[in-house]
Amino acid sequence: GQAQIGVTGLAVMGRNLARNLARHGHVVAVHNRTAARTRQLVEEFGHEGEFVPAESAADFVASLRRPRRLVIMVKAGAATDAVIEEFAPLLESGDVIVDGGNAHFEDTRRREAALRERGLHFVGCGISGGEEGALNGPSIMPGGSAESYRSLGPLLESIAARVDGEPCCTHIGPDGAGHFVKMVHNGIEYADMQLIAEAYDLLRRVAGYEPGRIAEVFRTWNRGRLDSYLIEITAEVLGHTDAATGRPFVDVVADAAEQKGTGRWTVQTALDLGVPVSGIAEAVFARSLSGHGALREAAQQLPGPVRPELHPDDAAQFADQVEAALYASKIVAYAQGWHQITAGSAEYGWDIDPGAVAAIWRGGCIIRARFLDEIRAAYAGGKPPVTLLTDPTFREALERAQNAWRHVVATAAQLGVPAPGFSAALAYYDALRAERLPAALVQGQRDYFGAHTYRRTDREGSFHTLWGQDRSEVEA
Ligand code: NBP
Repeated sequence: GQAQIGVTGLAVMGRNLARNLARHGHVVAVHNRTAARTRQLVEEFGHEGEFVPAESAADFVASLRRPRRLVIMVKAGAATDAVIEEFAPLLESGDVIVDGGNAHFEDTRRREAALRERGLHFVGCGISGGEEGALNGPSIMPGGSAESYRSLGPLLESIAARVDGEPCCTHIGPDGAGHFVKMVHNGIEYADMQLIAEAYDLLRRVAGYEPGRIAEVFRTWNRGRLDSYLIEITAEVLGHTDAATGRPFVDVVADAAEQKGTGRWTVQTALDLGVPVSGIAEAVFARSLSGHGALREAAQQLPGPVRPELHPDDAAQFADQVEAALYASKIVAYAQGWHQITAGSAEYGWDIDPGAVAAIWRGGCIIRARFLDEIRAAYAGGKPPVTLLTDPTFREALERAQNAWRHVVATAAQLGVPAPGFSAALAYYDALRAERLPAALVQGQRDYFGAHTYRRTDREGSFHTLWGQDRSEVEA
């Protein structure tokens, strides 16, 4: 075989990834369960590079140079297992199977272990950037063995997005590390989108701005520290007018946000790891709430506060305060995401470099932003910060933002505008800062009804108070 790499599964993602590889001068074997898609790819895009179409699995495998590198881009779940089972028996020791789909990292761990037994490398590879990214340069998060990366890495790096000449692709760590990090990327994406949506809602309902004006505000923000792909596209969406009605596009879209599940996975995994990712969780819940039509309908009758209009001068100042609240909340959401990455890395022994993750998210992916340079820098020193919040750069930003942040959250509460992302971020910030938490009382309650015991601040050991008797304290 002469193909350097093969792609099986030629729907939007696989087709674009194969074209990206071919455009970079690699000979690409292409295969799809339904052969019509393979033929269509070669007909439409064959001029872009060198494709080797195969209709059968055997021909596909035979067309690959050894050690074979085979990328699976099919629907995540059972289809991925089916495709692995189809190809694994045809492969030989040292060959590399890459799953570029959105697999759950636990599935990736299972598949990696099973294929390792059979002498095959299995690389769970997160790919972010949607169809556009797959074609023009995604952010790529490969897991799997270091050995597999030696063979695969240069190919993947050649098609990844580039920032300052560096490819947005790095070996994340063993087995499921790549898919885990991709999952957290998507969780952070949910949080970021929710925070931006809350900023829009406040500018609209408190400052009284129309969508077109808010688009302008976001364009201004995008020239500053909030510079990011998500702010950029938000301005585009808000500036768009519906052709059919002439109304702002955002006003004709049903206000029920859907989800494919990676945000939910992030939160479920965070719960298992015991990591408080409240910003991501609020974002997932906010989408969920928006879809509960009957519940929202029933609640229409509930009273809210009288909402006074802001004076136009105050509105401009309020917009600046919303920018500060958004930036501070964003720092918190990302700090939580990085906490989850480091916790996952410790739990599974992945040894993930948190700064390298920030570096490869600077381009190609949905959360790409100038901000990620700061996160990378925070981890570049000798001793990594316990939390991103205490990195000097972020600490200073939080200090400067905090009055505005508090004002925005308080205003939202007083005026009855929901801001779960902003509020949860501020609560997390204040809870971490607090010298004493009411957790002491919770532990007392637990000891009262369940004899769950407590530790004391002044002595070692576990204690229990005999609540039902004379309330004397015993050592447990
Ligand atoms: P889809 O997720 O829509 O999957 C369609 C592909 O899966 C087709 O090639 C189809 O073959 C193949 N397939 C299925 Br379905 N069942 C199969 C089976 N049992 N055996 C063999 N092939 C099977 O494609 P996509 O939207 O291109 O996404 C591919 C992967 O990339 C997914 O895991 C997705 O989550 C992930 N991803 C997508 C995006 C995005 O923006 N769309 C972004 C990042 C990651 P057929 O042609 O014969 O039906």
